[in-house]
Amino acid sequence: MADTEITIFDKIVSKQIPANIVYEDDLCLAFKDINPQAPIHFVLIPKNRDGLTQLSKAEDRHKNLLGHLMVAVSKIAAQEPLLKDGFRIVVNDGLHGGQSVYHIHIHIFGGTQLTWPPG
Ligand code: DGP
Repeated sequence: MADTEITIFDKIVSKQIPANIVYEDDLCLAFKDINPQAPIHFVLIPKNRDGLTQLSKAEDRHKNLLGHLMVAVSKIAAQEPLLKDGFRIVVNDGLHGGQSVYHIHIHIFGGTQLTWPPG
């Protein structure tokens, strides 16, 4: 897809589509996944993906944004009691990664003992 195409996540950022938001700052937003795969399943997105439809498009200029997202994961985990014993993050990339929304995002799973390896 074109990296400027409006995604469902852009519509969540612009509040055209409602979402159960659990964290927000100037650069990113996290909300409950519509189809949760664990007791806690959040999706963390940059508000402006800056061409980052998927992780494999990352360039040097994205380092600050990607670092910001990782620190946001830590803040989100700290505010959610069900994540106190740990959690998992997943970034699906492309067809084989099972990516369905081409607006980079980090899945945050927890609230139960997760198994390994994932499918
Ligand atoms: P992925 O397969 O990695 O591209 O994950 C996209 C996730 O986004 C998927 O787990 C379902 C979630 N999702 C898609 N559309 C919506 C929506 O409109 N609202 C919410 N809350 N989640 C959505």
